[in-house]
Amino acid sequence: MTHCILLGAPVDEGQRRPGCLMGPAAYRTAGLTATLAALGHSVEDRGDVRPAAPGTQTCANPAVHHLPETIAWTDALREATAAALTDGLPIIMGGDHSLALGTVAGVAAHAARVNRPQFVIWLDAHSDFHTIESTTSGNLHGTPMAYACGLPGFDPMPAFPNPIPGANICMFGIRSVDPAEHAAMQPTDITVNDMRVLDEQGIVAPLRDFLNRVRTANGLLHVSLDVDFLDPSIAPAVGTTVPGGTTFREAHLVMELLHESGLVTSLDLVELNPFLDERGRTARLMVDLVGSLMGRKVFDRPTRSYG
Ligand code: 6HN
Ligand code: MN
Ligand code: MN
Ligand code: MN
Repeated sequence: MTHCILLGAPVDEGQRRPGCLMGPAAYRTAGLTATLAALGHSVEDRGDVRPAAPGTQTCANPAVHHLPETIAWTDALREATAAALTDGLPIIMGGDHSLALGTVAGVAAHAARVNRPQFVIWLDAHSDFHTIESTTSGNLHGTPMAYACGLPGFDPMPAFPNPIPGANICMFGIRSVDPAEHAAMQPTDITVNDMRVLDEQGIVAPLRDFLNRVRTANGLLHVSLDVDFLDPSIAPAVGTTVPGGTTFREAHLVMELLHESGLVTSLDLVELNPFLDERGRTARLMVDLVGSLMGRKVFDRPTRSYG
């Protein structure tokens, strides 16, 4: 039994398709609390996080928009996530992916406090490895992974608490990487399991390898699940659809293996845009995936050596 702490993060400023701010309400409407409770977990919904009034920060890149708002969200979500981690397993209901600037920083602050290393699984079509200086879209939802790695190019932002070594980051589902992100990832040790890797090897072997590393290091494991990790045919409610995503079963299998590992300590649900959904199907799929992550299964299996 896990104490699940729901944090609403109605962040819409990290991209340009209005609607992600409705994400937390959609997860509540789709029954996230009841799904977790039915699995035997206790659930505490702390409501939506409220950022302070934005400041006046600026940057040299003219494409960037909503920088002060994003910094205000980052500060508020870092504190809310770090605080929740002392009490249970935070589930951050987004909101666009810029919210991970704050949540991953909150996990980093907690990791330093409890003296454990931090690991991240990034489930996304995109690498989100731009800096404030390199982004050409100006959409800051494309930046949280570079921020978490401590890359230069984030001057107006608060310094990331404890930059994460690339070896502690594993990406799955990747199929859209901008040239500047590609160049910036080149010197890192990040494991990028793009869709080609999943096609050739399946998702189990690369996931098992990473989970074994997390277990050996007694790490904290943060999972960041972007709706566009999924194929747009099953998850249309996202502003940045990319064809060729993961299938229904691949996505559930990742969640089931993560559950069996017992290693997950925090979770982001990001990029759901209910305004683009078809009768709630994407919201319901995301809630069902959380169900698999938190232990829903058809039959019990003996625990295997997978991760
Ligand atoms: N996401 N690389 C593109 C950009 O605009 O920087 C797409 C970013 C997508 C962001 O996946 O959360
Ligand atoms: Mn993303
Ligand atoms: Mn994405
Ligand atoms: Mn870009």
